[in-house]
Amino acid sequence: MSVGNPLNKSFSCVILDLDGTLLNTDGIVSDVLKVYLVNHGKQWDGREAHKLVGKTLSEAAAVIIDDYGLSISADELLSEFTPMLSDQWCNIKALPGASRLIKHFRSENVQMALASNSPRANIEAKVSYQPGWKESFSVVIGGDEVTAGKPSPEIFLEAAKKLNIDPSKCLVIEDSLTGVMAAKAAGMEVVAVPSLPKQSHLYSAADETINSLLDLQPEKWGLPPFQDWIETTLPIEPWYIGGPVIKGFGRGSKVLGIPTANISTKKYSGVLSEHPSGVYFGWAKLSTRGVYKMVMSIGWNPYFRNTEKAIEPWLLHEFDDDFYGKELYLAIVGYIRPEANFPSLESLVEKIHEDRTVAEAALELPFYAKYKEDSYLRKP
Ligand code: ADP
Ligand code: RBF
Ligand code: MG
Repeated sequence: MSVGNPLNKSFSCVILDLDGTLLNTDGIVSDVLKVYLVNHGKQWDGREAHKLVGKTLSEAAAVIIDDYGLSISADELLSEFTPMLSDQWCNIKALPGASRLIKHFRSENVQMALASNSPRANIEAKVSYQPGWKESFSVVIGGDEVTAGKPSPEIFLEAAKKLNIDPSKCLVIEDSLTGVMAAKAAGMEVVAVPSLPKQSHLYSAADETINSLLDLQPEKWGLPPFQDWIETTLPIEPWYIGGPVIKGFGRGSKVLGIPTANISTKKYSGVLSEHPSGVYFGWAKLSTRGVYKMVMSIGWNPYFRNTEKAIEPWLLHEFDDDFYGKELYLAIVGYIRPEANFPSLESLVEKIHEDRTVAEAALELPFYAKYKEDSYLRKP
């Protein structure tokens, strides 16, 4: 995955935002909000989720009161809601690639700071549930330790000062637009990892926008590269999905010449939201027929602008007939790349064939081959 460092950048530290960048805090916020609204005789419809990202708690409270016509003040809402939320901090999950990134920079002695709009005590509480995180940050700055939070640059400037590193040498990683603005105003470079899908076009102020932390290439910034890529594949903690093969968009074979055995996303909305969209590979077991190599995309197929996240596995085997309705079990063991858009159908097809070659070769390596015997694929 090495792209080198064409612009000869030499960053010496990384400043990270916490909520939405390293932690999936939004998941907990919506779970708690659902309960809170039911207690107040309302029903959460999830449509507000995007309005809350990057807001302070009191700004978010104002949005909720307005949207649901609650007859209470923002302070009242917060005094009930905040304790419900802090009870759930132990259940916040690290975002994909967050622990890997922290472990990597720590072992390479790259200094890291946490810079968040949340009060410092809350940051420390949330971080305490993530093994190995606390001791990895040399500096932590909370919203209550500066006069103005993001989008003001103050939090980032304070972090740089405490790290004793010039702001121009600090690389920021942020999910929110507010945070990107703050980092730019601090004179820093910033990699955006938008926490909402299909929002990357809004992030033009960022120096780079990536789909998930799995796609960060530290060497572009003169920082030590990740060592865990195996050629152009990234091993992941295997995950498993399965179900009957359903009708897809009717274009795999017809338009692309690449059949994809779609399975229903209904049972898997949780699993799917936990994993970044992108191109993955692994092993596929098809009812009584056997276990086959498989390469798949998960996501919105930017070229076709799908509105729903789809699971599209291409079994790397020639079948004489189709197998709609048959049970398909997938063990997903490696990651190749984020989904992309393409200038033409031919270039999309060419890229998918390249993915196929990558997956076929990788699955021969003992490291990935061993999962062919996975107990999940022994189902009848
Ligand atoms: P749809 O849009 O309904 O998913 P596709 O054109 O993508 O249709 O074709 C997928 C179907 O083709 C699968 O559901 C399966 O029944 C059949 N099929 C045949 N060979 C393969 C293969 N190698 N990989 C995936 N599906 C295949
Ligand atoms: N669609 C995209 O729009 N962008 C992609 O980067 C992309 N990558 C894919 C990679 C693989 C291995 C496969 C099997 C499909 C990919 N597709 C991608 C999805 C393709 O658009 C989809 O299978 C067809 O639209 C059929 O519904
Ligand atoms: Mg299909």
